[in-house]
Amino acid sequence: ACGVPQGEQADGGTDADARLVGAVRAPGEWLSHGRTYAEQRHSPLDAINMDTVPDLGLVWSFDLDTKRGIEATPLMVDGTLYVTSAWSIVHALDARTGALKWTYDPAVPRAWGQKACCDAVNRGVAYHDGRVFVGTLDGRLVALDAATGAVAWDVNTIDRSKPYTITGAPRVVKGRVLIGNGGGEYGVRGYLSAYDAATGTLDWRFHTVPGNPADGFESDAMAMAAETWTGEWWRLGGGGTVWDSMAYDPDLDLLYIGVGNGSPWNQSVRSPEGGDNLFLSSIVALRPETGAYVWHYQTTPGETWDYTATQHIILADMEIGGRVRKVLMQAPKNGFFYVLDRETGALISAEPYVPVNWATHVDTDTGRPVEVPEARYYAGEPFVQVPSPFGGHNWHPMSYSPDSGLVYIPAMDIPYLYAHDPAYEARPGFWNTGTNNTLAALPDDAAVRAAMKTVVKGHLLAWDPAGQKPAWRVDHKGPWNGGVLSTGGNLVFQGTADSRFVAYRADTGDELWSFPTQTGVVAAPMTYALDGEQYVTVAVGWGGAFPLTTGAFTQAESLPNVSRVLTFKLGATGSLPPLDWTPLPLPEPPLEPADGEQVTAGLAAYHANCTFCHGISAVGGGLIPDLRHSGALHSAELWQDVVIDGALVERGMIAFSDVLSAEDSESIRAYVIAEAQRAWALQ
Ligand code: PQQ
Repeated sequence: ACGVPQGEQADGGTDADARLVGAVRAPGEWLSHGRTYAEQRHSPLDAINMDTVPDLGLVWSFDLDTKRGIEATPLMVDGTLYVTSAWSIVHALDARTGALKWTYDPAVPRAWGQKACCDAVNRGVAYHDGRVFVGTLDGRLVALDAATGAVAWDVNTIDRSKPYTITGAPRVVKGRVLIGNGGGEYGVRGYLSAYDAATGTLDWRFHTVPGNPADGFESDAMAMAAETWTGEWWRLGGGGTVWDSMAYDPDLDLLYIGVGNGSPWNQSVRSPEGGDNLFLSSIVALRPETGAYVWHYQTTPGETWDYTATQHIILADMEIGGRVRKVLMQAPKNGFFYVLDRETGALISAEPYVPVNWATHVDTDTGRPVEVPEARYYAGEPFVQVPSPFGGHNWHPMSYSPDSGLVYIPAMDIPYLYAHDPAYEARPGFWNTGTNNTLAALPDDAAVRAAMKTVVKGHLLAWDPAGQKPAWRVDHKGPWNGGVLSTGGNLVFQGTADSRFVAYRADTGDELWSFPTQTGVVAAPMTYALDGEQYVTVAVGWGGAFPLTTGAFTQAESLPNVSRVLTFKLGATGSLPPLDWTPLPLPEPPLEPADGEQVTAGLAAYHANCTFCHGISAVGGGLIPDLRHSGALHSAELWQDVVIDGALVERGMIAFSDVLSAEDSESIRAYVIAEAQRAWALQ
């Protein structure tokens, strides 16, 4: 009864288009990001199953040459595995042996990394007609010859004067390469672009939020959306970036996109008189040939908490209330699990899949959440809210098994203190949310800090979408665990933040097998078959938004980023080289007594500018240098050379001369010294 949409070749489509539609019937390959257009991330392959999985072992591994988060789902096409590492670098590997066929490095300037809210990550490539396509962190879309890696075309998708990035995997539908962008934390306007796969010519562009009405609207959809905005939102960008999810139904010929948060987050500075602010935090259905709007469903009207609806979208046909419905499912950041009718966008049901305190429920008549008044922090006091800007679930892909009827969600419980910033001034290009991030700094007291760790949690949640209730859960040591794969072997595979790759029974959650990965896993596994043998592959390497901003403070097991591709099959017995790593001891910090006022000023300046890469309260992200170790703490001149004048710009540390004064830089130094002294005293 429960199945995948069985689309046949779309009218007028080419063989290459038909191959992607037919991925449903080609379980030996993994042809697009979520395996098929329905993005279920479920493979019918069953040679590796609940009985044979204890015999699963490492057949090969391939070391990736970057040290930032690895988020890609590899594709497997015609015996070749295509995987991206950080900085949008593409590798083509022999799927049987892991031997390198070619590498393509788009040479992203490392300073562009400052425009990336959440690490220099990339979630993978798309394949179509002998080419692979990658979006680069600096906003380009590049077509490569799948056999050689030679560049076929390379186009710019952004206004290069604005802080746009690309981290998401492109999709190809009807000969068009679809790509969105990131930048919602910095002040941009979101859109999705469609490029001709053969030539790289821009075919259409769908904006997700309206621009300045005085310039005229690009479409009726934008005129409609503009009715839901107030003030001069376009000056600040508005947000609505399409930075991750898409899915396609070939039968209905509808493309679904997930739209991001408001920019700035704080609605009172973005759209002061309120309004729903379409199409923020919405799922929008479009015609893939024209980009014409068909319907939308908004998960979080008047978004003000970074509650993106960019999370993974899954399509399935399932029985609900006695009849088979064509549904679309999403577990967006806001904590509710949505089941929509994907023909019309009508809400079928929505229930909380993690603790939620910003709304009591979703009203199924209106389709709207019923908010608690305290949640609009800008109108009152700071509010401790769940979920946080990390979401009840972030980009880590979930999976849906038509066999068990369950969705497997990498879920998280992380609270966050939302607070209005009365001193807000727009500063596009820098962290620009309109919220007071200083209040989210860790408390001074070591015991309270330790206690805070225990409330930050994560788990693998098996969710019954038809019944909107949990089936089972596995609690992990911390949040930010990997994406999920389910298989016809009654298995669910997931990597974890505490450096394990695990297989669970899909119907019960019993752990059946695990492998030590030597690094946190955030990406989703995939599977394929060659010469009658099934393989499972996962790209490992700790990173992404959570490690960068909360860093070592909450990491479940303190291991470094080791970026690798790991491939497993039955009977293999390979092992990884021993991990040669010990945490660097903290050097003695400068002993100068801290000036209280300067430290307080530095705390604020640090949390407005530095947290997003170097970690809250300077705890160090584990990916980017821990400032408490910095030799420059001993020298005001050296510190300013780096912070103000950009001495380390080649390594990605930009010059902050536009937003910080020499005095600010000195207070930040005083604050980091105070944090280093605190850590030194505790060790
Ligand atoms: N990216 C990650 C990650 O890769 O770990 C996590 C997030 C992003 C978020 O939580 C975001 O809110 C987010 N927002 C945008 C945006 O608003 O444009 C972009 C991205 C991104 O491109 O990675 C993330």
